[in-house]
Amino acid sequence: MKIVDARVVLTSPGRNFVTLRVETDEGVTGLGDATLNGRELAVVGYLRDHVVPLLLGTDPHRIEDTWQSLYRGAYWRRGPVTMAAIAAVDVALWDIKAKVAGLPLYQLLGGASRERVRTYGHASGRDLPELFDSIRARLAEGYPAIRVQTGVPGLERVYGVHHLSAGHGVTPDGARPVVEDWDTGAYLRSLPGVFDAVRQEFGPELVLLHDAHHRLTPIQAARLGKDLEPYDLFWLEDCTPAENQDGLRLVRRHTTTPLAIGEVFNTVFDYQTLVGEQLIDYVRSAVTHFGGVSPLRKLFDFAAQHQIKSAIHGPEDISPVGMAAAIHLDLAIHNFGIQEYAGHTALTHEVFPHAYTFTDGYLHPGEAPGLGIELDEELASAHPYEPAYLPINRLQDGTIHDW
Ligand code: GCO
Ligand code: MG
Repeated sequence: MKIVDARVVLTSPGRNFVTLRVETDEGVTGLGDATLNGRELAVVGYLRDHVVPLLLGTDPHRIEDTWQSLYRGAYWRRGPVTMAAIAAVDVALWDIKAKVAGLPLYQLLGGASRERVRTYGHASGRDLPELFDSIRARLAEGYPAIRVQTGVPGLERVYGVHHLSAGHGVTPDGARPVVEDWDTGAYLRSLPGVFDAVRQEFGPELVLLHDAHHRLTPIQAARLGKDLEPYDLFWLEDCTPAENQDGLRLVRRHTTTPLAIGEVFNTVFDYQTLVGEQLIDYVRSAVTHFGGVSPLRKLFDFAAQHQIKSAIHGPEDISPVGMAAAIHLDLAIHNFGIQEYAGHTALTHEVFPHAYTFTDGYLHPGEAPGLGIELDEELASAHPYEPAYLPINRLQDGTIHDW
């Protein structure tokens, strides 16, 4: 079997997605997600100009060898653009292999370790009444776990709050990033009260999460983790920028609130300190940004040695192709923790018809051979790429801060 064509499809059915389609001489094709929110065209160029020519004529069954060749052969290793491009190839080749085997991908990964995949959804509000309504809406959709984000007194536009944020993705004019505001002191003062109110309204059993989105120093994160302990969070996510791995030792010494990190990581090397010293409880990388199913599987095996669980990143900017790959892995691995599932627009589901299902808050990859996902290229081409940036974040005196 040989790869005879590979092409990149860019579409924006609500937000931008980059998809690689690999074709073989036997007519079997595979899909992979290479979406890098806000920097999509860099991955398109990397794939089209530098990777596709290397794939033509090669055997699609040699997934590990292809992965190692793309990783080692570039000489310039790691980084989000490179690893998103390699991920798309890896996932497309797994799709092909599983289709040829006539099996859903999870069967090739060892078979199902569970019946279904638990998810968490997003709730947010400018104030408590709006937040409570949003939590009720997620509960009505069946979500068994809920990420809670709220407005911060004095701030106009805040990450993760539906009515306040610029929406992380398509900016209104597409030309410049929207600016959001930040004030760490106001946030640290208000958040524990929010969780107190949520616990009083919804009781002790509801599974609650929160994303600090890289905004705190280690000592601030340590304080927040401590302050949130009475509210029994499932996790506090990205409490501090992940480049500073040593900082997590300090956070860990001060709090028993579980910690989740890794959505901006690209390789297992980014996790050496955090997993090796058991400084976190959940690894958050997406199939799409971590080089694909092959390396993410290895990361989960490494994490398992330290009783750390999976929590694959699943925002709207992971395409349904990346989501399908994630769900197959979630079903197969033993140390599954939870899967983020922000969902997609109705049009996105039409552009990417899929076998995976979301029922009562749980995902299942379905039984179609391969990933169980298609790409309607005609519909995709009717919704072309739109230039878009992620927002940026400034303190009240105008200083740029982590977003
Ligand atoms: C999450 C993430 C997202 C990211 C987004 C950036 O936990 O889902 O933090 O909200 O901000 O994926 O493109
Ligand atoms: Mg996050």
